[in-house]
Amino acid sequence: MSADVTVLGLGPMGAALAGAFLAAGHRTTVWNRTPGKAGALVAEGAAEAASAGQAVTASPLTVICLATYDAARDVLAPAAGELAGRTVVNLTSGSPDHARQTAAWAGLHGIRYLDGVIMTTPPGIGTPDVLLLFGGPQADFDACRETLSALGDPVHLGTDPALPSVHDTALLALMWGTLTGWLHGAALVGADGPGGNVTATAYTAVADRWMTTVRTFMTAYAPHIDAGRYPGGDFPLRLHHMTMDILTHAGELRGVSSGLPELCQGLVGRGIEAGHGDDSFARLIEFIRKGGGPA
Ligand code: FVH
Repeated sequence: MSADVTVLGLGPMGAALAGAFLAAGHRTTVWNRTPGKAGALVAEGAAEAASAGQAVTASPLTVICLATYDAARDVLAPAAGELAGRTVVNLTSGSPDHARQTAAWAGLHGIRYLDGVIMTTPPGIGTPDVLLLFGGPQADFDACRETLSALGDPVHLGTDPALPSVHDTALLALMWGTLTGWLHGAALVGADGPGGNVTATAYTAVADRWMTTVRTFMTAYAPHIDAGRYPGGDFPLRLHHMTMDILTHAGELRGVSSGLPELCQGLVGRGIEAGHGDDSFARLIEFIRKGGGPA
């Protein structure tokens, strides 16, 4: 596929996407509903189209990034004829249902469609380790992977267009859970007391290295979840629970309160009460899944 690309939508993210394509040497055509947002991009070599229909005919690949899926459909529907036989990559935030409905609409109009999510804010666009997650036909992804790599690290999750949206939400849970634990720890080591008054910067240098071990746990526990068997090994739930008591006590001593220790102790306590004290931490997924745990 030629390296030409069209970007529809020049909000902060859309403009960042177009800028990254230009920086990577792609002939880039841009359009925005409200004129006047393309000046800087045109100065960098972008072509500004007078309409969305004109914009999409300029390239085999159109990347759309608008405020909502309704907005995306407002723009794509009138250009369906011009889009037939071309590829649309939708980086607008929305629900898994939005993604499937738009993919179905595209299929009816002979438009190749990939749904995607951007796992960064605009300043991160164009850096190689920034994740962009995609769902849709492998062949369609492969055909535009090179162009999409101008934005960051494009990852194909599978053929279901709903995959990126649900991963986006799940990864946000991982981010907020991790950041909450990081803040809790920074408050603990930063508080007065033996070994205290440590700066967040110094603590984070250590925490960053600890994340390697945390990743090792996640990788070890994933097959437990998929197999439905949770061998406790050398760190079963009852040891987790004992260690959590230390965390709770430290928070009481140093006046640190995030609610995280209590949340963890509650979940682990339910696992132990259900007779799973010798199982791995992964057993707790059964208390998190719909229904809140086995009978
Ligand atoms: N900004 C960020 O950090 C996040 C990071 C994660 C992904 N999001 C999603 O990216 C989509 C675009 O976000 P944005 O930051 O570029 O700006 P928004 O204000 O969300 O979108 C503004 C553009 O949408 C156009 N627009 C809105 N309604 C319509 C419509 N009915 N028809 C045509 N275009 C429409 C708007 O045009 P205008 O108001 O300038 O005429 C802008 O181009 C978004 O889904 C984020 O969740 C970004």
